Formats: sequence, C-alpha cells, structure tokens
Amino acid sequence: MNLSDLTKYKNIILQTHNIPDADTVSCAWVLQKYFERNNCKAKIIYGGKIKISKPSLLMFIEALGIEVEMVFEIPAADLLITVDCQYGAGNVEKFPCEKFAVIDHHICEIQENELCEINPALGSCATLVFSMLSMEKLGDFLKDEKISTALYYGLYTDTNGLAEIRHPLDRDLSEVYFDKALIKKLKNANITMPELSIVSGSLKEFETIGNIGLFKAAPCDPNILGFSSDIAMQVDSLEACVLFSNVNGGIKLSVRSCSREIMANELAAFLCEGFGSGGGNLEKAGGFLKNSEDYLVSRLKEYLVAFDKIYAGKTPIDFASMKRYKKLQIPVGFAKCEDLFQDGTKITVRTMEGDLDLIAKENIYFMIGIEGEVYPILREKFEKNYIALSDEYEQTFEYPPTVINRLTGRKQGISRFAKICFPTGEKIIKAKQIEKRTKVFTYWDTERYFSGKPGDFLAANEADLGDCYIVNERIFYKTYELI
Ligand SMILES: [Mn+2]
Repeated sequence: MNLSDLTKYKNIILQTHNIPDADTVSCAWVLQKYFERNNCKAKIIYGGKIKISKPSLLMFIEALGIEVEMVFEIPAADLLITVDCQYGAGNVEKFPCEKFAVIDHHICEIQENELCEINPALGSCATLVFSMLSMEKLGDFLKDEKISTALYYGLYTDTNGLAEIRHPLDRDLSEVYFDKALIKKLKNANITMPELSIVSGSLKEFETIGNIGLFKAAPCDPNILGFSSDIAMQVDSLEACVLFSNVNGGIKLSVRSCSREIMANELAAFLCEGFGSGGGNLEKAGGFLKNSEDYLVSRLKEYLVAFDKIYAGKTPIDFASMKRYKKLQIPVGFAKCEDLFQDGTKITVRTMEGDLDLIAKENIYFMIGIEGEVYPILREKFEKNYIALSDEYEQTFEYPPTVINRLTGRKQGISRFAKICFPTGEKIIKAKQIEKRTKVFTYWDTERYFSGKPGDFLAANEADLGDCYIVNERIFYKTYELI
C-alpha cells in the first residue's frame, strides 16, 4: 500500500493505540501533516479510559503543537487509519467505521484488507512511516525539522534510545537531522519519581535460569525496561538478562547479553517467535510478545537446551556422514570502491544483515550476494577467484545495499555501480542438514556465532574442514549442487 493511495479519502481519522506512546503519536501527527498537504482533512484521536500523562510525551506534544484528543465516539469520516496498532486488535478501541486502513509494525493479528501496511521487522512505526514517505514525491517534506524530529523521537523511544535498533531502515531514520535541543530535553524527562521506584522494584527480585536473569517490572513505559536491563546486565554472575513487563496487549521485553554464547538479538527473536517479534544487536535487543508470562518463562528454559554448539576445529563432527557439494557458477555482483569514494573516506556499508564500517581504498571491491548481502574483498583476491563482465548487475532486494559517507552523511546505492562476475575454480564443501538448532563458533569471528534452524546446512570447506559454518536452507539450494 502507498500513502498516496489513501489521499483519495478526503476526511480521515488517525487513531493511535490506547494509552498512547511517543511512537504512535509521532506517526499520527506526521501522517496528519502529510494528508493536510494533500488537501485531506485529518484528525488525531485515541480511545480507552486513560488520558496521556507521561511528562515527556506531554512535552513532545506541546513542543510540536500536536492536537490529539481522547474520545468515546468518533466523528463521521470516510477512512479510519489505526497507527502503530491494528484495527480490531486488543490494544485499540474499536470504533465503527466505513473503511479502515492500518499502518503498523507489530505482528499481524487481524484479517488484512488492501489498505494495510504492516512490517514487524521494523523497530518502530515511525520507521515504517518514514519509509512510506520516502517513496512519495514530496519535495522537502521529510527535511522539515519538526517532521524528522517527530519520527526520530518515535524510533528513539520505541527502541530504548536506539539501543535495540534492528533493521537497516531503522538505521536510516536514526541518522536524519533532528532538533537536538528538544530531544535532549525530552530524554531527560524520561522517568518520573514513581517510575524510578518501578526501576528499583524491577531489580529487587529475579529468577536465574541458567546464567540468564529474568526480571519482572510492574506495568510501565517500555523505556523503563531498557534502562533497568542496562543496570541488571552489569551483575557479575549473569551472562544475559531479560526484563519484561505486561503492557497493553502483551509483554514488552528488553534483552541484554555480555556473552559470546548468547546473541541478544537472537534470544529476543527466539522468545517472541510465532507470537510477536524481537531483534536488535549482539548486546542489546528488545521485543514484543503476545503471550503469557508462563510462556515467556518456559520459552526461556527452552532456549537453554534448544541448541547444539559447535566450536570450529574443537567439536568433533562426523564428516563421513556428510555429502559433497560444489558451489554453483552463479553470477553475483561486484562494485569497485574507487568508483564510489576517494581513498581514505570513512564509509559504512548498510545491508539487511547490519552495518559494516570501513575506510575506502582503491583495492577494495564490494561483492553483492544473491540476497543482497555485501562483503568487501581485496582486488588481488577478487582477480584470482572471479571473472568480471561488463554487464550491469540488476537485482532487487528488500533493502538495496547502500554505502554511506560517514563524513557527509551522503547515501548511495551500491547496485548502481555494480557489474556481474562469475566465480572461477571449484569450491567443494561437505554439508548436511541439521536436525536441531545449532550455534557454530567459527575460528575467524570471536564476537558472534552462526545460528541455524533445523533444515539449514552445516557446511565445511573440504580443503580445511575446521572452517565450518551454517548456510541457510534457501540460500544453500540456490548456491550449491550435490556432486
Ligand atoms: Mn511502536
């Protein structure tokens, strides 16, 4: 769905979830401004019984001059859009309407119509609104300081101060120009005195499951959780911790890890799998779970026994039972660093898998894999292993790989400079499908592990069997062939 599809409705109501937070309010307001620009009438409302009282949110509303009203019934309109929530879901008052639309980043729990845009992979609804606005021809709308500040603050509050960011689009939004003075003021009005006692209460009693601490906070604003979990993580005996609280419509959780054996983003995604969504980075992550507290506890216990662990070169692997495969000669893309940047420029490569910081050099090439994954390779190695063609590499990806000049902030798609190349020579591996979730600790990455689900492949380079790793099932069949 495109935002411009909605502008044929001239009288629109934007509804936030009950007990509105900054993300839902900022999105509703930015959308209101968008619709007004397109000659639509748009009004922001929310239902439920609880009026907004959080000081930082009230400050935000006042600073931007947002008009938002709690109502018990809604005025007539041609379209009702629920923002950061889904029409008919548990955390939003269901008002009768002629037609509804949904713009949300939670897991889908309704029967969708053609006017629903739901993307649970994103850290905030503001990210979704930001990416939808980026698709429209808008001139300077997104450069307006109030608009970008509002979206930035929505992301900031929904990802525990950007610590639990998970998608490249979240990263893009986190770099927009914003009103620093206002955000600074809001940041420092985050917690009220009564909330401070929720923080201390949440740290008082906890359960230890394996080496993971499980802490429960009284119902509170999700921001409190991130703040508390940062403290809890510093306890010497804990390898990871999960802080949670019951919020409107489910459980919000904040995850921290200081162990190489537990990646916080993976743990958060595991806990929420099937009933919500979770993600972040290696050390900090968050999630939303639509299930009970008991389920959370049992899922956490499950996590501890769910994985086989393989330490490359140390854990014995039965290579005899593994079949031989060869890498297919499929074309991939490559771009030369020197076509994009001057030597010495500090750059960031942004892909679905995360950010990679580099310093541009003329002998660096970027390889672009079949799923849009990008990794750098030195020219000498490239010339030894690939044949370059002059044809352009044209592929579409969910998030087109992008490189950013860290000094100027300028972004460019890599694809525009990419050409096709073919691997030369044969790469033979031994591989088998795994039956249990597995973490593989390679000997060349001391920070993270490769994680596989049943069906994915455990693979080892035949020339060096200690060099083992996990290949996603889908990618495996696209890239390897049985000998
Ligand atoms: Mn949100």
